Formats: sequence, structure tokens, C-alpha cells
Amino acid sequence: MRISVAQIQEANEALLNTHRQSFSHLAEQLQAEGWQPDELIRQIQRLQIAIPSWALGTGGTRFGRFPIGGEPRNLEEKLEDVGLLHALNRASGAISLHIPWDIPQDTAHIRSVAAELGLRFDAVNSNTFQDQPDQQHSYKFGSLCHTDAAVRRQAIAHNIEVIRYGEALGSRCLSIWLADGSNHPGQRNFVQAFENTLHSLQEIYEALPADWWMLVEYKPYEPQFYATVIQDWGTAFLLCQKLGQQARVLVDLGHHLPNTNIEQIVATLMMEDRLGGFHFNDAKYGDDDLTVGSIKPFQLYLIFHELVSGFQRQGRQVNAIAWMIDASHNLKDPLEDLLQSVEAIQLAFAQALIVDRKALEEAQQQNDATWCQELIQKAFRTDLRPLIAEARLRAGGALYPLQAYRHLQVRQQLIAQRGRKAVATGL
Ligand SMILES: [Mn+2]
Repeated sequence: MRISVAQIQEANEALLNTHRQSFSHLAEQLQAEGWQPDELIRQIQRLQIAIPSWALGTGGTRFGRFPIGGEPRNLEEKLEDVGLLHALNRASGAISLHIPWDIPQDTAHIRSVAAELGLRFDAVNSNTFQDQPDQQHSYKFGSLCHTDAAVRRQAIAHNIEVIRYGEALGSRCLSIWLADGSNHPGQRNFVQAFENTLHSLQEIYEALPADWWMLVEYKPYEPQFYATVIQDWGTAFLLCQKLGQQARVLVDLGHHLPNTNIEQIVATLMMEDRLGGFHFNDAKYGDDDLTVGSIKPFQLYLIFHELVSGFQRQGRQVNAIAWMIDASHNLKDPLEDLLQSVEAIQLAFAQALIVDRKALEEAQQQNDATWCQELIQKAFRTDLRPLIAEARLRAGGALYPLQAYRHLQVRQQLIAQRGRKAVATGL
């Protein structure tokens, strides 16, 4: 299924007058504060969020899964789904694949389908947290950290194979998340596990093309509940330092213990030029994989404040790192959830763009805590939704993607085409 320009225009029709009014009001207000709406819009349009191929179907919990119907049955249909999102919001122009769930059989064909939909391939993800039916050694007791060199060799070879797939698709980074760890005190030698992991990563690093990044993701617990080998940003950072300049830390918002100051981690990683990418989601208790911005929108904004400050300090564009969503949708239509998630990211980014950083720096130097808070909260409390809508409109997207999605009855059509029982490959 494809959404045409005419369909989007038709969906926009009824909203256009109200939008024009609210946008012109906002634009005036922003101009009065010294911002250029056109420039803000260009920056918003540049931010493209990669959709993970594993988030297009319904997720589940260990208790059950309730498929929604019409889920993509293969890689081509996954691309098609991301194409639908991108047609609506013009901000989801990339897909992040997971190997072996999405092995491209015919790379040239897959590349041309993606190009036709205006999509590029973001990070490719390896998987050594499950056993595949045809694999020789089990990852039950770890992969890159394993005590047995034969298991480590198998996991290294898999990661190199993922790089090769990524090269064939035009991807530029390999993303590694390890489930390696232990469930019981004393089960594993921490130092040996770290060293094995480092040496395995070094071999994978050697196989990286010169213009690639290796993204190293951390997570405090789950599926191992006593110790995880790469448990926090410090461990990931240490590995990256030992590996080389192409290794960078990937921050998954759900991979922190409650109340961790993630924005401070982001600032430190940017200071050291080791921030590689993001997995956006939101969380109430643990790695909940909830809709981005649905629980802690203020934290998301504070993270973007550090990101924008860091990019401005370094004179870089926002597309300098990998922006991805990592979520799991148990109740909602996954495509609707992804539209909401992308919009939440765009809003937090736009709010961070209108922080008066010069005034903030002065207030910080004066230790004027009250005024610092005023400046930070002023941007957060400005309703920039008309600005995001205008950015979409100018790029040919829908003024209100979620409403257009429902109006065009996308899910009903996908169910009609693919069947009520179609279930996406993945977890
Ligand atoms: Mn993740």
C-alpha cells in the first residue's frame, strides 16, 4: 500500500485554515523573540528518525502477544510500512534492520524499493541474544563474553556477516547490544567477561569499513538479573575508548536505572565526542519500551537541550548521529504509536532549538538558578506543534499524520491485503 500526494492533500484540506492561523500566530511570537521560523523549520526537516524493523508488528510480554492484523510479513512489507509513516510525517526516512530477522535476499531489489520510498538504511543490528535454529553453539551463557572461544568466534562471525549485509544496503553503522551477563553471584568472572568482550569487539572492529561506526549499547539488567557485562555508559565508553575512534556509545533511554540523569550522560558523551546514536522510547519502571515522550516529556526535552547545545558547540548538523526508535507496542497499532513517537521527538528537538542559550549561559555564570529555570521552562512550555505541522506541510506531509492515517483507513487496508493473522518476524 502507498499513500499518494493527492490523498495527503485531501486529508489536509479541512485542517488548513485553522493551521494557517495558529502557525502565523506562533511564527510572529517566535520572530518577536528573535527566532527565524523558516530556519527552525529547515532544522526540523533535517531530523530523520530511523524506524526499527522490529517495531512494525505488535510486541508482546512474556505472558502473551495480541497481534493487530495486517503486520508486515517480510522485509519488503516492512519497508512499505516505514514508507507509509514517512509519506505522512516526512520525518521517518530511514529504517534500522535486525539480522537475522530481516536478511535481505535480493539486496539490489530491497535497495531500489527503499529508494523509491525515500528511505535509507540506518544502523544494522546484530543478534546474539537468541539461538537460531541452524546455529552450532548456544548463546545461553553469553556470546562475545563466553568462556568458550568457539562460541565467541561464532558471535564474532555473525557480527561481521551483519556488517556485510549493511554494506550491501548502504548502511553506515553496526549496532551491538549484548544480553551477556550472569544471573547468580559468583557465576562469572567479571574481569574475564569484560576482557573476552573487548577482544571479541576488537575483531569485529577490525572488519568495520573505514567510514562506519560501531555503536555499543549498554543496559543495567535484563535478561540477566545479577550482572550485565556492559551495564552502563561508563563501561560502554571504556570499551569504545579501547576500540578506537569509530566506536561510539549508543544511548537507549530505557536502559537506565530509575531517575538516572540521562541528559548529563549525553552531555558527557558529546563532550568526549563518543555519542553514536539513540534508541528513543519511554519508561515508567524499567526497559518498558513505551511510546517516546509519553511518560517523561520533560526529560526528553532536557536530553535534546544537551544535544542541541553539543551540536552547536561542535558546529555540527543534527544528522551527525544515528537517531532511532526502539519500542515495543503491545496495545496500540504499532504504526500509530510510531507516528506519535516521531512527533514527540520532533517537538522535544524544536523546543530545544528555542532555548535562549546566550541568556542561559549568562544566568549560569551568575549562579542565578531562578532565571536558569525560567529560561529552560519557557522553551518547554511553548506549544510548537504548529511549527512541526508546518515543517511537515512544506515537505509534502500530513498536517496531522495520525488523523490522516485513520482517515485513510491504513490499518484496515493492510489487514485486507495481508490478512488478519499476518505476524511480523522478530521477537
Ligand atoms: Mn535498544
